[in-house]
Amino acid sequence: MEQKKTNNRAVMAQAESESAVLQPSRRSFLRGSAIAAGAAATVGATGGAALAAGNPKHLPPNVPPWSMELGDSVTAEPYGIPSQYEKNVHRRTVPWLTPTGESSISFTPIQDLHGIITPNGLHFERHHGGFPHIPKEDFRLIVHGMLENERMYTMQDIMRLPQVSRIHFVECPANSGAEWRGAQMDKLQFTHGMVSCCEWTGVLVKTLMEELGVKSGAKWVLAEGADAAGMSRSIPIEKLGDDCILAYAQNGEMLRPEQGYPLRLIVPGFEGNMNVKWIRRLEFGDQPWHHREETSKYTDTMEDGSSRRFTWFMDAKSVITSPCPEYPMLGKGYHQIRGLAWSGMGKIKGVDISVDGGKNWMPARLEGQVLDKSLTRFVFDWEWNGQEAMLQSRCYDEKGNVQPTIDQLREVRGTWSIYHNNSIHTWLVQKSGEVLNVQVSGK
Ligand SMILES: Nc1nc2c(c(=O)[nH]1)N[C@H]1C(S)=C(S)[C@@H](COP(=O)(O)O)O[C@H]1N2
Ligand SMILES: [Mo]
Repeated sequence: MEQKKTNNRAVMAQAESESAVLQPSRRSFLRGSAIAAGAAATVGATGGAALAAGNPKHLPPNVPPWSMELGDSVTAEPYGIPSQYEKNVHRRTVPWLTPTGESSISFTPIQDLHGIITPNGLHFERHHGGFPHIPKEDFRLIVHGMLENERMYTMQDIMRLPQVSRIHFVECPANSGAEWRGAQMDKLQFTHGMVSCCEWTGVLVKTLMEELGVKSGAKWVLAEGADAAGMSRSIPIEKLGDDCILAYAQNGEMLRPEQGYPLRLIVPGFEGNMNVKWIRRLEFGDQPWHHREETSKYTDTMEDGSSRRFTWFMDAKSVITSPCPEYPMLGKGYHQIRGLAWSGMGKIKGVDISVDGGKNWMPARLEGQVLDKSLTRFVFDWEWNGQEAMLQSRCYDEKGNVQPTIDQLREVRGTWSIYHNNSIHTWLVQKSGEVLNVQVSGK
């Protein structure tokens, strides 16, 4: 077995940043690492020694000022914001992914999150043509094609219909895409930050289908966005009529503009790209449309040059979120290993942990709610002996899908892929406690 760390960074740019330069220059790479290093310094200052030391004036037996003075009345902000001491918890972009200066991908700081819900201001973003600001009253959804009745809906029409709320993850298939050919990203936020999980509220598409009557022979539905990209995908009708949601709310409030306000499609467990934001049209037909996002993009080139197409399901995947490069080990002794697991095929059934790079495995415990096509939290009690360790998590779902090693994945899919990398991830814990992104490969 050999640890690999390469610096071949071209892959994900090709996949997710169509408008951008495909081969990042040496310079933009350096700029990227400088920014990443800056972020690490901030994390260290608030998360490590400085935090334990505190301000002597504020510590017992002294009485800190906040115990002696009347505090603020209600918050000055009518819409509350996080503590000023948590400013470091925010989405980040990778400059070399979109070197034009206009970022089109921002990553969720999953290293800073707890439980399974992604707060609305931290949901990752992916925009193919920027994001529009659409007044609710000017919004229309057209539903047409192979239906008994065609109809144009206002937001009021949509919100009058029976409501459902479901917790589901959304993951861009390019998440971890840069890791296909070797360990490349130096932070958890960038190796796995294109997945988020919210409670989505809206109306099941099934409800509209029942209202309008689907003609026999209809097999596919085109979902199209109202953004400048007019992003569109063909979706099999069985999936759309099953658990897909036209969602107007996330985590209890109306969608954020960057998440598709006022209405988006949620296609539970299917690749992020199909969760069309700012949705303006659903067309029912008898065959797929073969649009750009399902031909030239969101397909995987196999070793023999052929294309794997309509790769909808997000496979069983997991990652350790503590420790991680952003939050290194604080010394020998007890450490609770924590992480997230998810599968687009159902519920997570279990997660195993290895501390020796995949030689031995021990079961982790699932903590909190275990839901269908949702992020699931796992924990594992660990006594660290202060020696080098290689931490891995491997999940399996209720349908029997097991997260593969990167070697197993490459064996089936070759090395040209960018999308759908659900391989087991490795963190190398050094004696210093520092955590590095490495790849364990027998090849
Ligand atoms: N209309 C429209 N829908 C879209 C996109 C887009 O650019 N336009 N991006 C897609 C992609 S590639 C992904 S991964 C998800 C990301 O959703 P998020 O930005 O809410 O995280 O939205 C999808 N839906
Ligand atoms: Mo995406």
